[in-house]
Amino acid sequence: MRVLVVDDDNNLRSVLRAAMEHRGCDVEEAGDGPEALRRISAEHYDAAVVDYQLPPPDGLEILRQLRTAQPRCVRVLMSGALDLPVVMGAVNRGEVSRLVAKPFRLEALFNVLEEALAERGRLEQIYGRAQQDVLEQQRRELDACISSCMLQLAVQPLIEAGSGTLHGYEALLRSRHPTLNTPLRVLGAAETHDMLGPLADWIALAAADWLNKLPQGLLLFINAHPRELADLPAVKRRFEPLRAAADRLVIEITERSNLLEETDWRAAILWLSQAGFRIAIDDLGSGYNSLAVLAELQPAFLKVDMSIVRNIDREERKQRLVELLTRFAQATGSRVVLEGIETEAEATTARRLGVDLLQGYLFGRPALNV
Ligand code: G
Ligand code: MN
Repeated sequence: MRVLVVDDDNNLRSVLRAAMEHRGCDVEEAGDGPEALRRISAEHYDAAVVDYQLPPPDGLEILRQLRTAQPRCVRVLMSGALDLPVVMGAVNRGEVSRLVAKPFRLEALFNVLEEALAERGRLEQIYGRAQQDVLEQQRRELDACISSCMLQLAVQPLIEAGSGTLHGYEALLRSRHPTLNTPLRVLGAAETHDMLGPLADWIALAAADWLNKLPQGLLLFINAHPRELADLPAVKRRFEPLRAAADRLVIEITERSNLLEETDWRAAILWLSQAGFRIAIDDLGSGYNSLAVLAELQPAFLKVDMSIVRNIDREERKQRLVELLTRFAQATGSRVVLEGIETEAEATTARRLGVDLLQGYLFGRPALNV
């Protein structure tokens, strides 16, 4: 056990250190407030035994900061009887776990420490069990959600900017589960429980249904989680059955997290491209990834994030940015999609800037039937 002893009385510090080391503790000392704070920011402690009367910052301030920095650390304050009225407030606020009144017998201090550590152990055990219960329950809910038809793929139209004709749809996850009832909750649970693979399998099956239902000439865009690309054999198994329709399926990879930089997606993207599937970079401009990712992914579609599309008719800089992207797209043989278009003014501006495809509530909400 690692203990920090803070007191400006050198004698008392030495006595405490000797007694604690005798009991097998690892002891560090601080003779004043600033030194105590330095140690707290550098090291972790199981317990701190701190004198109240110190040149500022006093013992209470040290324990307050210790509580924020190391909530697990047991905080014992030593104080003289005259300080008690001031100190009781801190005890009641939970800044101090235990109080020992000076002068005290060493036995008394050790009893207090042991008691506080035992209590921390009990609390952590209760908390740990509760957390495990919540996780197990969520896992059961996720299994139910994926396996018993509570998920659906809604589709939202993508329109050709020039002609206004329908180009295809983006498939968006919807959930009828009572608690995992938004796509973000389902995805979050799948991430937690390492179930992105089974979820992606379900999405691929549902996408196959949509491809069968939709007219031959229309594309289907689906969203893939960057992490699911790390498992190449799973990607092959999942997409092999869709290969016959590869030219109609576009796989969107979001840049709305730093996952792309953490995951090794390269082999999967290579296999998918060689199999004839096309890649879209989703939420472009939401600000997480470097342009290097854009260059490396070689997407066929650049889907510009809604935050850039919003009010684009009124914001010059957004227009310049989209112009830049359309030029990049032309030069690299890819196409620019603006998503989240809600007003005629946004759509008109997008067309003027030479964007290829438009998507958003203005043209249609995600729907379960088309
Ligand atoms: O990250 P991605 O582009 O896949 O997410 C699209 C999300 O944005 C979907 O949840 C969809 O319902 C929503 N959406 C689609 N069109 C619009 C729109 O015009 N306005 C807003 N606010 N949201 C939209
Ligand atoms: Mn998308």
